[in-house]
Order: sequence, then C-alpha cells, then structure tokens
Amino acid sequence: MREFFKDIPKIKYEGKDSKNPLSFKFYEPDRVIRGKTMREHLRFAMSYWHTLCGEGIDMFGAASMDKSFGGANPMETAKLKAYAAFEILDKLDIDFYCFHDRDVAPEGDTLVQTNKNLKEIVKLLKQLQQDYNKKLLWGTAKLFEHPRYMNGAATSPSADVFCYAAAQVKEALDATLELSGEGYVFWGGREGYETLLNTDMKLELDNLARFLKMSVDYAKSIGFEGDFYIEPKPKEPTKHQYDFDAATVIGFLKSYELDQYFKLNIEANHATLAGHTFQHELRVAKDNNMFGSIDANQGDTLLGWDTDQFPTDVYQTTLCMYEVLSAGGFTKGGLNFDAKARRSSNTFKDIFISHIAGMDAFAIGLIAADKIISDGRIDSFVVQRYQSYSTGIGKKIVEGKTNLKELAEIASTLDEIKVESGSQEYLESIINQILFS
Ligand code: XUL
Ligand code: CO
Repeated sequence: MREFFKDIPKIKYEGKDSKNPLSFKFYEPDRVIRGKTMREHLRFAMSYWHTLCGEGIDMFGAASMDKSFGGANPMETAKLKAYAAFEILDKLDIDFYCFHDRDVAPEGDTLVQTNKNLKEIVKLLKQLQQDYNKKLLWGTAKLFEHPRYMNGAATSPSADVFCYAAAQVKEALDATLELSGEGYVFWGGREGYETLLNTDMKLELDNLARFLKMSVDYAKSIGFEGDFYIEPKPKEPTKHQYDFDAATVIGFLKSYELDQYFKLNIEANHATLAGHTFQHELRVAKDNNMFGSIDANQGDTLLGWDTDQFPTDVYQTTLCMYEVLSAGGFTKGGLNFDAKARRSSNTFKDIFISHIAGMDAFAIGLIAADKIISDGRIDSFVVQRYQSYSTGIGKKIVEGKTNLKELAEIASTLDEIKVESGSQEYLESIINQILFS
C-alpha cells in the first residue's frame, strides 16, 4: 500500500519522561480507568476538513500547505486524501473520523454528478474502514460553503435553496448509514441573520424545525440508528446564529417538540465565543440529558473568532473530562479534534505532533478528572453547600410542597441568616494539587 508519511512511525506510548516528539507521553490506550480503557473513554476522532482539506488559507494569506497529495483532478485528489486519512488514523492510533460530504468528494456540475462522486468515495472509505479497522463517529453536510447558501440553508428565504439543502442532507445521511456512522451532526453556520431588517425570523425558525424533523424522519426510514447532534455556535460566519449556545438550542428543540430526537455536540471554542466556559456548555447539556459528543479544540482568549486550535490547556481538558465522567461518559459520541495546526505549523509532521498534543492533553484531563472524583472533596463540598434543601423547609421547597405565604411566615421567625463561604480559591487549589502532584 502507498505511504504518504514515510518519516512518521506508528505513535506509541513512551511515558512522561520521553523526549521523542512522535510519542504519547500520557495517552496509554489500554490503561484502565474506572473500568474502561483510555481508548474507550476518550473515543478520539480526526476531522477530515481540517486535517485533509485545510491548507492554511486565511483572509490575508494564501495556502501555506499543499493537501492535494499529487492528485491531477478533484476526484483523484479525493481518493488520495482518503488513503492519506487512513494512514494518519492508523499511525496516530485514532479509531474514529468525522466528515462533511464535500470534504470527502467534490461537487460536480449537477447534483446528480455530485451525488455520484460522493457515492464513489464512500465506497472507498468503506473499504478503508474495513482494511484499517476504523469507524465513522459522525457525518454531516456542508450547508454553508457554496454561494447558494449565502442566506442560509434550512433558513434561506428561498424555498429552492431549502430543497437543495434537503437533497444534500438526504445524501449525507445515506452516506453516514452506509459507513455505519454512530452519529449525524447539524451545525447551522449560516442558519441565522445579518440584519433583522430583511429577516422573517419566525418563518426561518419554523422552517429550521421542519427541516430537522424531516431529516430525522428520513434517517429513521432508512434504518439509521445513530445519534443526532446539534452543534451550538453563536456567530461566525453569520452575525447571529440561531443555535447560539446549548441553552438556546435546548429551548428551541423543546418549543418545537424535537428534544427527544437530539443531543448536543459541544465545541470548546464555540462555548467561549458565546461568552461561556467549555465546562458551562457541557454542564447545560448534561443537566438536560442531552450530552452527546464533543468537538475538542480551544480558542484564544485574546481573539474573538473561532481559531480551532488543538487543545493543550490541561485545566480545560480536566474540567471537560470531569463533566464527561459525571455525565456517565460517551455512548455514541466522542472527542472529535475540530482543530487545525497553526498556519505556520505547516509540515505534515505538524499534523501528527498537534494530534499527539491534543490526545495527551485529554489523557491528562481524564486522569485528573478521575482523581478529582475519587478525592471527593469537590463533589462533597457541593453536596454540603446545598444541605439546607435536604431537610425542613428546604426539603419542602424542593418537593414543591410549600408556598409564598408559608415561606414568609418562616422568614419572619429567622433572626440571623448564616451565609456560608463559596470557597472558590480552596476548590481551585484542589484542582492544582491534583493536577501537579
Ligand atoms: C465550525 C464547526 C464545524 C462543525 C461541523 O465552526 O465547528 O466544522 O463542527 O460542521
Ligand atoms: Co465543530
């Protein structure tokens, strides 16, 4: 079989003292934590769009990398990318990948030709999945790149565009099923508005709900049993995106009675753009029984856009894995690196180094989160903090067995109310003690 990355060996765990950049320092796939291996806990996935397609183009600069892999035309390049993708997965020991329809196969002159291209590449991907024993975490449709989607896809003012988007999702669902994908993602990059002066927001949101319901119905009709995820993001590319954050998406799904069909795919950098922490978005998803999957990356606090950096901040990965473990872990979801090496990290070797950095950061996070839970000080602090709701009038409040009149009577008998410290610094110091001891 052809080899694209000849100077890269299969990456192995060498331990924290290793100086070999092409080795895992913390990620030990077979190490068991809380009854599951690290591999089973973390369910890493590679994103096809960044790793195989991203060439370092930005608003001010041309490509700093060539990802054509020597292909002479778009279909040949698509095939070469598929081989390269599985070599990367194999060498990094990553079990899953994720893609948009247009990442893997190019658009043709007509929709018929485009669908033919996709089917041809899906056939190859299926073969490669078998050859390398790899799996599809989720598939999706790119409903934001082509100019036809400039005013949105499911929320476009044009019914023809709505039709076209539906056709694309139908085909992407077929592809995901054919590849035994464990999930399907909806990210509404252009589902939103630039100005309300030209927007019928009510019709657009109603149409989005209709589109999602039709997609779920179609997926069920073809026997797709994977999870459906909505991936919140507040802005970029659109000024205001309807899937603003986890709470907004949950409210939207509930008001259209769609919540039973969906979970959330939480992305770290999208959380920070919404003015939340990554942990906050995960907690909202978990508390609403909608925690599904994660797009693992990190932003830059000094920049207001989606930098999609590889996650190396171990404080964040620790708090993330603490939420994941307390949500009971992943079922069909996983940690998809929706991340790209920086524009100036422009060698193929950087693809491997950046994934290793992300995998090690999440291994550290998993190990620390397990210790935080075993240590118990943080969890028991929280239980203790709300103790007043487990007896007396607190219990009655929680059980819905009281009213304002009774509460007012009790309040009038309270001479001095004791308010306890929130002890934030104490709790933060526990995390540091666990992380660095
Ligand atoms: C964009 C983004 C997407 C989705 C999939 O910010 O996160 O790549 O993950 O469409
Ligand atoms: Co994403």
